[in-house]
Amino acid sequence: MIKILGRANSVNVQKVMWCAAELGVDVERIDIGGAFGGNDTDEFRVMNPNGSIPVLIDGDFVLWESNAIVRYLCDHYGSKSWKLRSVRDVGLAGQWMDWYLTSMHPPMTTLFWQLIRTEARMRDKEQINLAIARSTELWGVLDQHLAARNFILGDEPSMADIPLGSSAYRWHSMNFDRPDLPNVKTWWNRLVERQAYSDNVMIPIT
Ligand SMILES: N[C@@H](CCC(=O)N[C@@H](CS)C(=O)NCC(=O)O)C(=O)O
Repeated sequence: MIKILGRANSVNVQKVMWCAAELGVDVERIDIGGAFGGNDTDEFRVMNPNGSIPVLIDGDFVLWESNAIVRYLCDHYGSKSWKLRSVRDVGLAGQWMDWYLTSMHPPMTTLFWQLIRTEARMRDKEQINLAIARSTELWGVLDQHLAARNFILGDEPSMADIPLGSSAYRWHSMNFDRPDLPNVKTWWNRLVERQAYSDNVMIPIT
């Protein structure tokens, strides 16, 4: 059985677990990282020299980087819209997945650390406001894209929805004044209805 090393409250682990659940792939998740530790041992660093989670173990194959793991799972185990068949869809999925990592993840990480991991009296309002402004701009780009689509690549969910969809739970659940982005909200509500999403992503943000 495939093993995923990583604690359940990591957004990067959630991507992978949500993806595996959508594909119907049986996964054993092992609590590693954060308070559980275990990601700074020699044994772990042989698998991932970065000491970060998630790590996938599929037989004798080891893979780190959550987006790479999502792609591997979909390519290897996916069917229907989860397995991309057109070169253009592969390109577009890569575009949105990379955009999430390089553009959206940084301000969303600032919001998470400031609003969830930092005591109220220690929070940096300027950092928070800058992160809200930047992520609003980016979610706005996705909002326009979703005006004409149910999911990021079209009518059906795909790997392209996984990174942004995982982050969308935090965007809609953390405590701050959110702008109204109706298409992002409608898309997110479609994700919320999916058992695989609610089981693996919609857990307390800690
Ligand atoms: N780009 C990497 C980032 C991995 C990463 O930074 N993971 C965090 C958790 S979200 C981590 O390992 N933190 C240390 C820990 O949990 O102990 C990925 O997407 O997999």
